[in-house]
Amino acid sequence: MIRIPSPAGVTDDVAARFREEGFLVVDRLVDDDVVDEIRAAYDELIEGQVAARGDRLLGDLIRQVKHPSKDHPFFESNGAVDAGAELARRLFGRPRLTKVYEMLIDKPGGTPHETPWHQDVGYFGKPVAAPGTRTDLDDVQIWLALDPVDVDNGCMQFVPRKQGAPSLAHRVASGDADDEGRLIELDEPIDTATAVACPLQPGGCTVHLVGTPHYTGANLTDRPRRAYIFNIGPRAMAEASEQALASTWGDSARL
Ligand SMILES: O=C(O)CCC(=O)C(=O)O
Repeated sequence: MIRIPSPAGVTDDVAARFREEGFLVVDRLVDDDVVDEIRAAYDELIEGQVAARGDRLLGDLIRQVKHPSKDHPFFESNGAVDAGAELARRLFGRPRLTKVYEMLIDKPGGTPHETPWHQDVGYFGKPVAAPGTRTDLDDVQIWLALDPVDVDNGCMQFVPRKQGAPSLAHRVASGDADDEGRLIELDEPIDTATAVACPLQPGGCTVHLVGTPHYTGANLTDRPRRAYIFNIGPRAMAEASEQALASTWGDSARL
């Protein structure tokens, strides 16, 4: 597994290995002050002090707030997005990458639901993207821990996969197949014996590509498991994502 202390640890070798393995761990993306700010805004959405249009149950099971910046301005731009964008620019050697997508996924203590093995590219079609969909995009998903996470409370786990390898077959695991909130899973075997679990401390993150298979377990503990998740990628992807949201939410998609 590639593990670097901070975004400054991205070397040419790290960037090349990231494209081969499809994921890496950053021990510290942001410092404790930023983590505290994110937790405060996160809790306002999860506890309902600020209402969010993207608040729902993923697959009718798992609490998710999609597009939090549309109802809470903190998520539009903050220290984590800045650090994540810098990290992605270093990994891909591309200066103009920007935030494409964002969500919160909350698994409080006692959450019995797994997030099944899947590739994010599986969500690119509805109900699922066809196998063989392209995965060579310079887009990363950053999964930032706001609490200490390990296997017992649902940390991220990955099976290594090279950037650009053809996407795998998916199916709907739960929820309405026609709805944005469906939960998907792989519909063909992968070698989970090679899975790598990525425990983190708050402020640490995992980073993965659209074709990297990943999974989180149930939260079997009495500890929280708050995750702030966002993508950094090419401006064209950000514009397409914004347009897709505007066609669903209308002009109210803009804060
Ligand atoms: O946090 C989770 O449970 C799942 C996260 C995930 O699948 C993702 O970030 O793509």
